[in-house]
Amino acid sequence: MTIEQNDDSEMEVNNNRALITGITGQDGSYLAEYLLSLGYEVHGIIRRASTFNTSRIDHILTDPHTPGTRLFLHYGDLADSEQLSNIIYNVQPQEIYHLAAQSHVRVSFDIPEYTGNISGLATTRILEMLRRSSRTIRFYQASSSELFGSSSPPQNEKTSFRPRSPYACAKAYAFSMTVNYREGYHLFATNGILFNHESPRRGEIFVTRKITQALARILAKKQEKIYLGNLEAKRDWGFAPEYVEAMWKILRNDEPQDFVIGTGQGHTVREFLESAFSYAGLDYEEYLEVDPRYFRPTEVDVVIADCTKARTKFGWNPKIQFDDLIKIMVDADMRASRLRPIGEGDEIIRKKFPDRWWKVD
Ligand code: NAP
Ligand code: G4F
Repeated sequence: MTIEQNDDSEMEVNNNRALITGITGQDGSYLAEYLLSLGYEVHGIIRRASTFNTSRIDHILTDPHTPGTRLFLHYGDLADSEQLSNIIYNVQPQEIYHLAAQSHVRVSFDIPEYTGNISGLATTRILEMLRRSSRTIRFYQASSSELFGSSSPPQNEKTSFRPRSPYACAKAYAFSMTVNYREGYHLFATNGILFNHESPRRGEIFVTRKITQALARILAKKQEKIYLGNLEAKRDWGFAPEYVEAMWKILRNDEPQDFVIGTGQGHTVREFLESAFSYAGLDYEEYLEVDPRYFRPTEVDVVIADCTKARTKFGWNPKIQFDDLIKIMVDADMRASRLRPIGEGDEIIRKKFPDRWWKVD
């Protein structure tokens, strides 16, 4: 484990130094790997936990005493302004990717106050530090298609926000504060309004990963049923490694701006379930139980991205669409369940990403 001391004694001047909040999450782990592949020195904020929470980044961690180490971790929590301030002061990054959040929409209905603090107010904590100290740091805020809520698709940068959960309300506040600090204090502060993006590293309680993991466990005879909530909601699902590349590109513009990032295609949860099970030769209806505990008090029925701006400004054109994504995730979850993957997903990765920069599923 590489946990850096909270002093600046070992920091050297480096023009490519980034700080990532949420480095242990799906996106943070891919982004760290991507930035390392570009030659960056990467610093990540990690929470203290009673169990190891670095499984997604273990393969890129090295002992900090090893010459050439470029990945450093720092203990901190988004609720702790003082420590966030220490880390930013000591690391002196050129770029901050603020990805940490209580990111589960259903859970946000159970813990709305906490979600407001961590997924909303924490952005203000960081922006205030930047305003007071270093206005040249480029700042990326992880905004979400959940902001659009009940607004009709397709949604773009001009679509109204109609948030439908405590999570989305917290993210709407964070989005607006980012815009306000950009306009009021001339910070290089940007929002990436990312639509759902998934991968073998996706948290196991998000619906895509819940489905592909359950399918693999059913095939391995470790599970009999899958229990899900609303099957008719439509999402625009893309592949997470491509989305962290977009985060980096958003910070490369001459002027700070906000961008919508997605695939432009929408599919229902039922379609995801059907396609995953049929890839493995199974009929999902034989394994499905609907459990109302997974319904949400208010639901986002349909989000589909209009990415014209990102396509025009920096050539955003994702390689992975719905069917490919499912095969990639099913293959990886079969491997995780010690089954031989069907193989089409692995082949898609080999063909579409011959020089891929991420090294493990
Ligand atoms: P994720 O896998 O849930 O990761 C969340 C990260 O935040 C983890 O590293 C987590 O640490 C950290 N974190 C949570 N609470 C924290 C706290 N109080 N202090 C410090 N760190 C804390 O989320 P993700 O899918 O990578 O998403 C990254 C960001 O993009 C999130 O802000 C999410 O809301 C947003 N977003 C995601 C999507 C998507 O489809 N994935 C789409 C749009 C926007 P632990 O590992 O210790 O839990
Ligand atoms: O996978 P989900 O939990 O993702 P959701 O709510 O769209 O949020 C994710 O994407 C957002 C981007 O727009 C991020 F901002 C956010 O942080 C997160 O990463 O649910 C997708 C859909 C929902 O309509 C939900 O009601 O699947 C439906 N669903 C049906 N059964 C389920 C389940 N969702 C979960 N998590 N678990 C179920 O059993």
